[in-house]
Amino acid sequence: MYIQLLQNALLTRLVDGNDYHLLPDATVVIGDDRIAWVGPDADLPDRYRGADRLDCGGRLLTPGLIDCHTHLVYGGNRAGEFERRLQGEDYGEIARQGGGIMATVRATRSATTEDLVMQSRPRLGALVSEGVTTVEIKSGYGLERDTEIRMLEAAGRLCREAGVRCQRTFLGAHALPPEFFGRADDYIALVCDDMLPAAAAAGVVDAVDAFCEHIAFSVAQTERVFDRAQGLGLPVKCHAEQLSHMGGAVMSASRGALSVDHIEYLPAESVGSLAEANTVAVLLPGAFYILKERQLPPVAALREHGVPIALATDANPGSSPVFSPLLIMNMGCTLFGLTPLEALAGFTINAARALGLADRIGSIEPGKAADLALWNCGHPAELSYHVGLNSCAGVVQGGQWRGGGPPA
Ligand code: DI6
Ligand code: FE
Repeated sequence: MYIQLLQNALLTRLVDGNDYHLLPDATVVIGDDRIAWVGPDADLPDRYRGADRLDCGGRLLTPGLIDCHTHLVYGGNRAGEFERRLQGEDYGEIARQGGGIMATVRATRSATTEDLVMQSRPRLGALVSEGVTTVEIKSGYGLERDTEIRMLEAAGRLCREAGVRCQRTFLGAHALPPEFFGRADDYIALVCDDMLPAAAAAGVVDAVDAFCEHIAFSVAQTERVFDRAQGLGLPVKCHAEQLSHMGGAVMSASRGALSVDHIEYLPAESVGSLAEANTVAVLLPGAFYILKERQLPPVAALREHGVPIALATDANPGSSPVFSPLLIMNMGCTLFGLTPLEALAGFTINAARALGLADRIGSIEPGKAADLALWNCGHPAELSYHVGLNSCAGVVQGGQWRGGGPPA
């Protein structure tokens, strides 16, 4: 086994599954691609003493960041719609006129897989440069079988070439394609009977998502997608209560969903059902900011019920063209009232929970993958505090330094 030591680090260690405590002068022992031991430098067991060592210089060492909700593979962009919204047009109205998600569907369908990889590469690069070691990527801009599968293949290729862990989510029920206008139930049947089983058989699906919203699909239609997903043994998650209160979040929790995402319009009284089901609340302040929403997610109730809160970029060409986890951490604090430590948990342990991977990634514990991020910071609050300053000094991904070599 190849052993390396990261020494003299300021560690963020998880206590009781949720709170962090700071451990200065800490060592992380990495054996091959896993964490083998963690503790104060002074307590390092003798058997590790001769190993290769890297001095972290007292800087902050966190788990590698996990972006648990992105749509970063797509063709084209929607800067023109951004201009229209600035003139007062509404996101939902633009969608109803055939723009919005459908504009990106047209650009994605006409792109080759190679094009999709090429166009999406700088977007993934932006996440990676800010310490991301795991990213979730959704389909949902194909809305027909082959393009949905090609999007997920492109996601896999991108992540392999960047050396990043990837979770791929099938989002065939993202919007109603124009060829099914007025026949949403028929489209859902196609999703369930053809698109999803084909994507699953192609081996490109780790989970299944749906957009439950008045501009997308009803609770009953979302349930049909979940039935099929769960029949295939795939975990489910839901874009729920983003623009209105539809009831998708409670339905999803009652079916054991990994996460419900957005949830600005989730009533505080409904939060208990998330807690009972262990469903993670994924908050997406990028979309809230870009769409100039006013309705805040029920953060106090989430805390009160102990619902794990994750944060993610929602990186997409419409509602959240945001490719900075650090900016999202800042927005989580300034817009949603999270603490900087909650924001960090939102991009680490709770993001891992939202992906069903908390036994493998998301915290610095023996047995977990050696995915770590080193920061030019003396306290974790600095991650959320700066805007536009990338303090990431480097990452360890699966035991290997990624990028420009070991940090000085
Ligand atoms: N909610 C979102 O915020 C994204 N998808 C979704 O269901 C927006 C996708 C887009 O506008 O392209
Ligand atoms: Fe989304």
